[in-house]
Amino acid sequence: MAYSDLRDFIAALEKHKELKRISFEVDPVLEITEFADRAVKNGGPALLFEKPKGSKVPVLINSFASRRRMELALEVDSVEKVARRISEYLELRMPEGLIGKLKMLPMLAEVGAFFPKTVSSGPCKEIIRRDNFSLDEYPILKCWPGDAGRFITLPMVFSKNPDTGKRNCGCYRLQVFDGRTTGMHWQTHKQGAEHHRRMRKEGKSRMDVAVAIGADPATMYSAILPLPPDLDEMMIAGFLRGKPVEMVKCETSDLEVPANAEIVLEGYLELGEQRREGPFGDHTGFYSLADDYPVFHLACITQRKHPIYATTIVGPPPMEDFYMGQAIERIFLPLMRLQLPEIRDIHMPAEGIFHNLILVSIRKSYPLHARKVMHAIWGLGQAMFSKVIVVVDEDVDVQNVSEVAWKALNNIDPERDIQFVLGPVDSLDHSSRLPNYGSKMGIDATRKWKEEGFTRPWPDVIRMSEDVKQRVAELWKKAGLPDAPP
Ligand SMILES: Cc1cc2nc3c(=O)[nH]c(=O)nc-3n(C[C@H](O)[C@H](O)[C@H](O)COP(=O)(O)O)c2cc1C
Ligand SMILES: [Mn+2]
Repeated sequence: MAYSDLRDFIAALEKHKELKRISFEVDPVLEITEFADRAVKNGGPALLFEKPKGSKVPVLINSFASRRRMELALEVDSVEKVARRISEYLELRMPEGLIGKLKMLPMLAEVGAFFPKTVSSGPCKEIIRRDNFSLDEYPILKCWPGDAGRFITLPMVFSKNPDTGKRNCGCYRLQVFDGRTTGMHWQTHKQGAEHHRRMRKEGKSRMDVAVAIGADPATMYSAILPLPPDLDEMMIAGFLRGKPVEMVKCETSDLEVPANAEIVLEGYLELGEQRREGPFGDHTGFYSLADDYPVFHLACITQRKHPIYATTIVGPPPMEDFYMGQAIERIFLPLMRLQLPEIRDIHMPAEGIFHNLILVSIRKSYPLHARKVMHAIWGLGQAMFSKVIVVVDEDVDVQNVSEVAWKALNNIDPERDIQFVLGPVDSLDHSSRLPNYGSKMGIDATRKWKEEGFTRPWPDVIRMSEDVKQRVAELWKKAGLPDAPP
């Protein structure tokens, strides 16, 4: 049963003992961060601050901040289930024969059933504030001591591609400049920034944007998914929750927002206007540098009578976004394998902040196969940001970072097996020589073949023989030694 909204999800978290209410006053300036940081790093629950200092609106944080909570958010007992559902759809795309095609019909009908639905009103319109409103009334966090101000950190930012009319929804932070203006931190590679560029080129003077805060978890989660341009996040959200997302038209523009949202900020950008944004304590664990970004002017706020403000913090890993990203790693594997079937598994360890380190295992079939896979990943959507890619053979478990380090470091002749390339890098990379311009490293840690010019013998990994292992398992017990898994 799909969650109807954020509160429905909160109730589920509470039922599963995954939520703690905090009924005394806590300051959204730094204090909530310290609570959330400690909680996520100690396996603590989601937190609902009922009395944030200076606001009547409660704050929800860490609602996705564990494997279990991601499963609850997506209503599965393991996120691999989502991956399997996607695989089933992909397999059914090209059925063989009449029976296959007939079998596909109900699936197709089901796909249609995921498309967002426009409705005439919804809870996000309980209060419409055209004149008398200010962001100061909301418990927006100042996350870290060196931050330039308060930041809305978990928004769903809606815009339209002016050429195709297609909607995009991305999660881009908004720095509060004053009660009615914020920054719009969509990085240059993201879809919102692309819409903005196109509108400027067409000589438009204004761009409508709508920002929804707090909704059912699948809808919120869809805003961070690295989807291809023009693929509607709301459709994917419908697929994830198994029920269409209901969308309602904005008061001041033609954009639509989820009807179940807690708070909606409607407004526009003056094209050409930019303002210094940041610094901001970012998910790299460092402060991202201040830079110029567009300015979002609020025209109207619509909201529930008693809204809940959903937010997150990022910072030294692992944080809530690690768990959101980990689910992406699992969910997108079947899609990646559609183009690169040789990939067995991928893993992005927390310390690599997603794009800094990707471990990939492949079934190697031809000389320099590992190089082909690296280049393909650098050409694949937001995986283009991958700073270091380590490719290993399929017998290496990439989920086990210590096994990868051990085998990869043994297997490489660095001069031969490491490749540097230039390419676009994540806007948050503070080490690149220019913003968005830098290099990447591919490490081919697979066994080298004679067809690759390697003529020496390649040794086997050391393993004890099975019969000895079994015999010693018995003798181990006999000796009264403490349990030790083989
Ligand atoms: C908590 C959180 C905050 C994020 N903040 C930003 C941001 O400020 N700017 C940005 O460009 N991407 C940010 N992202 C990443 C984007 O949401 C992500 O790249 C998404 O796929 C972009 O969607 P798009 O492809 O539709 O542009 C953030 C992700 C998370 C999980
Ligand atoms: Mn998108």
